[in-house]
Amino acid sequence: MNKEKFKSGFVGLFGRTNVGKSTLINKIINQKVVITSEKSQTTRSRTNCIYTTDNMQIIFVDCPGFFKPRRLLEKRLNSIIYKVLADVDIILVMVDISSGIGTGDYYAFNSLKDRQQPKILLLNKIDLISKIQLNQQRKKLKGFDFFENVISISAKTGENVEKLLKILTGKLPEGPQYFPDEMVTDQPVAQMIAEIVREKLFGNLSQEIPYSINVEVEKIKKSVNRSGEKIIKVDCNIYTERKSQKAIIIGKSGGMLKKIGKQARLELEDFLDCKVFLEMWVKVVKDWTKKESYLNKFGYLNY
Ligand SMILES: Nc1nc2c(ncn2[C@@H]2O[C@H](COP(=O)(O)OP(=O)(O)OP(=O)(O)O)[C@@H](O)[C@H]2O)c(=O)[nH]1
Ligand SMILES: [Mg+2]
Repeated sequence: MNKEKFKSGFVGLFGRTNVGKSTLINKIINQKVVITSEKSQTTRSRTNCIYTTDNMQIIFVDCPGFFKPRRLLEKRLNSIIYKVLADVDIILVMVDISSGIGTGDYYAFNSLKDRQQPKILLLNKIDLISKIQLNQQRKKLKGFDFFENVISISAKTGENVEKLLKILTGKLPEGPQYFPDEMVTDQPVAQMIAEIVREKLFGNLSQEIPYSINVEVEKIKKSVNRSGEKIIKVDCNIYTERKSQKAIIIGKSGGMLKKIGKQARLELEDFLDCKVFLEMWVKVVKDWTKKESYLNKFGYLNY
């Protein structure tokens, strides 16, 4: 390997919520490093996701989607986006081309257009539309000529993802290898566990409940059972804002919580590569999404 020619850089992924930013990162890294869901506002933190080859390292920075903030939590999530925008070398902007380019996308474009870094536009979810529909949507991009490249992709099937990586490589500056070869994310294990549990909550609950949930891992305890098998016991708290939400999460005779717990446990066993005991407690903290003290406690800081 010629160390002198090694290229590296930070690439931020921006766009309206739910367009497929986190899905693309998992596709590129070729394993699940960040959670995804059909609900909006799934990503709530900044996560470095690391793609390394023999001659380059790209650090994809996953962050929350653009949306009009109402609650204090959303204002804090928005502040993450602007912090990441200032920090990265290359800006990727994603739209969901299957649902059509609309107001939310134009809001995102306008928020980024004056930034100095190279900008690439990704038209995602092309697996859901025809070529004719794609071309019709592309006409809506007239006037947004600050993108150096426009690439149609499918984060789900992987179509044109290689092409994106090639273009990114061409734009990366020479730089050091920031993270070791085998490292794919800088998230601590406790955070990854909390995220997996939150993903299962998002996948099973409807309406407003996901937006009122926070998951906190309280304890992780490793042990070995009588037959020498490794076991990890995880205790976590699920915070909601109202008693009625707590009741829905627990479900009739505890059925909902059991279902969510089973889905989370199976994925955690895969992730941690051992048997897992998962204990979850549902707690109510009235209006935590609007309270500075709780937002700080849960790590939703103002950047
Ligand atoms: N059909 C199809 N679905 C996709 C594609 N990319 C993402 N999705 C789906 O779109 C939904 C949203 O994906 P996410 O990756 O969570 O979106 P996000 O942009 O990270 O959303 P936030 O974190 O809320 O900002 C999920 O249900 C994905 O499975 C794609 O290329 N094709
Ligand atoms: Mg996301």
